[in-house]
Amino acid sequence: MKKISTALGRVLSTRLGFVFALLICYWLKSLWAYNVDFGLDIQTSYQLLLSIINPLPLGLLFIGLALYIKNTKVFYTTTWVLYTIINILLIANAIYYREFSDFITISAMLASSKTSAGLGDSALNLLRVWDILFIIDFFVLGFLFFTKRLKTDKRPFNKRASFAITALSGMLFSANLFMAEIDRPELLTRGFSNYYIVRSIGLPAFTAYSANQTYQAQKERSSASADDLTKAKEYISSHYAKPNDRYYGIAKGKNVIVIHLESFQQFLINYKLTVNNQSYEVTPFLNSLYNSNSTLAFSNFFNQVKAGKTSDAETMMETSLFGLNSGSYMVNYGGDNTAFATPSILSQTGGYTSAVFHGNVGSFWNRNNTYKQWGYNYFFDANYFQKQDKTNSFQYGLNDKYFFKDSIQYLERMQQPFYAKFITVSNHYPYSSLSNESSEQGFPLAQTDDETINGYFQTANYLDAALKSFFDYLKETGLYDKSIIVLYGDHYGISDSRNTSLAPLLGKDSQTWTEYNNAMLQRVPFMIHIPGYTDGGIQTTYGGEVDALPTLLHILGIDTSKYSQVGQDLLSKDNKQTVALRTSGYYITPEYTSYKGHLYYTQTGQEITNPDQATKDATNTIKQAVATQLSISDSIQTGDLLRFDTDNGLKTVDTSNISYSKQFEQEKAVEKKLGSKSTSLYSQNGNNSTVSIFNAPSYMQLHQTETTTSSSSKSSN
Ligand code: GP9
Ligand code: MN
Repeated sequence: MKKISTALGRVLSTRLGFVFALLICYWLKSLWAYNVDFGLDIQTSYQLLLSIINPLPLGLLFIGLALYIKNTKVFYTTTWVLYTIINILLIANAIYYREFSDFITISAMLASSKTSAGLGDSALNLLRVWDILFIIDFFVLGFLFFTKRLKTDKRPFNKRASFAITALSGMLFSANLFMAEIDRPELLTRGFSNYYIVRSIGLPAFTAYSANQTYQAQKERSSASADDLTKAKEYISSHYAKPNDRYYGIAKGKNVIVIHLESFQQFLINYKLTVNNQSYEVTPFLNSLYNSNSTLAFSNFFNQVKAGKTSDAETMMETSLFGLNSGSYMVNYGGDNTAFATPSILSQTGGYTSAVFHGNVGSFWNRNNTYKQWGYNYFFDANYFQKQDKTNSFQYGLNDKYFFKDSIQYLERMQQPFYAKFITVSNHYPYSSLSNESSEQGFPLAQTDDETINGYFQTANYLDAALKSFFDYLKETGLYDKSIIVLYGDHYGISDSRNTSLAPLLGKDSQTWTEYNNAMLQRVPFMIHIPGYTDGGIQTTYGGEVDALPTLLHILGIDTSKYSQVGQDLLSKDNKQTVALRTSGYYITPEYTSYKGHLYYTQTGQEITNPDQATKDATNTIKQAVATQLSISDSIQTGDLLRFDTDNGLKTVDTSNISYSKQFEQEKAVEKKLGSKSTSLYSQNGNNSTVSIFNAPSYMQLHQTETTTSSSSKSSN
């Protein structure tokens, strides 16, 4: 037999050489999958570097384990087995990703029946010709061994050297983790998105991370019982705020459109930015809504998010339960826990169809799984909108004007009444989403020493213009009169650490800026705009995101007395006006504000350093109330207690009926099946699309029209 006599052949014919050869094959295949199959959204060269190195440490650790084995046959068999396992992990993920735009989590594996139901395409259809690259090495190496061109190495690998390989891979992995933390601090504690983790530390590490997540959640879930829910229910019924007759049912049966205003703080409302002695109204359209009699607008509404940011806001707004004290509820529990969220409640009590629109990848914050548990019929993510590049998007997704424009084709096919949530994104840190859109330049940047603050007003103004376009569309098509529109800011856009630079823009002095001022900036908008209603106005009740859902449901005439919600209707006369912030001991009431270790009078901002007995008693009562509210919510969330909540009049969501692929086809199929009974806007419009009605002029265009109209009106005068 001829043997490969080259140096390569000799190296491959040693045990260590063989292990390294497999490692290199695995590495190349991983990089191939990263580029061809996965959407890792690599933005910087540092992230590119991380993605290039990350298959190596754990690949070596895993395949290298075989080196401990002395017996030649057992060594080679084990090496092949280990190699096959990590390859299966890689290939399965590559195929799965093509359908779900996400990686395989352990909880998805455990619920594989549910998952396969959602697999619109059979796995076979998902295969590509070039997938042969994933297995070609097996054939080549197998052939070389079989024909004895490569020979097996009978010398056992030295135990110490094996250990050195394990230690080396461990060290490399630590270095990898460390580098990943630099790229995105709190990567593993906050979760964000699965692709962040794969991009930084690789697929096997992601799988281990996901296993740990599932294990932790299962542990708490299995120790919880129906008795725990009984306890929670006692609190909930004692805390229940009954609806106010004046508002109950005023919007019954209307479509509900929810608009998530990304990173939008209340101070922007009615704010005028002064640059070079000229004053610019930042959000004229939102201001008109806020000041309208057709809007129930809340001026003392606070965000209550923690590390889960957007996902915390969504959780509170849609379930009236808090996010977690650490990490994101949607990431850790959202895909598994039983929930009675807005889409499911509205579907069961009012026959609503539901959809979420968001121009980022669907797996961010584990939305793709959580939304199913919440009962969303449709989730239109980045896959459903125009292709993103530097000119129309930034790292968190498609810019809002394109986003709304591209949503219309799906919105008009939804059966009415519908519940549709639009998650905007352009007004997201670092507030430079428009930097590559020259036609959107024009609204001035603020002039502080902090670039983040400077851009904030421009992106907020852009969001405002996008909203106006969307409302114009709603009015033109008549959807407006059949709908109510709920708008909320999810959390701060400017963090506390930057607020001293913001202070002068708010007419405050950076030198005398306090934690009280920081606390007050946690206000975000909450408005319910009800076309045709004239009894609205600005409500000063103190509340937070957790209170939004009972408020909305009561307006829609839905009885919430049996629901496990910890918030209180903001329009109820029973409302206690106690806002729990998610960090223990922080709260805001009309009298007291406790924030970052300081206590203040809310109305004056004066600090209370030496509280008298009456103040102590009053604040202790508040402390107790917020601690109870949070701990009851936590017990429900981490114990998955709503699975025991069987007599609230609602059925749990059957997620096997929900698939987020081929949704346009799904909508059309429903329309077709209903025939003349279809209530979609498209059907009502005589099967004509309304897409062309939507028009979102750029800042430049708007500005030009302004100058031409003002000059033409001048000339006609
Ligand atoms: C991403 C977007 C941002 O899809 O919702 O989330 P955030 O960073 O604000 O939590
Ligand atoms: Mn957000």
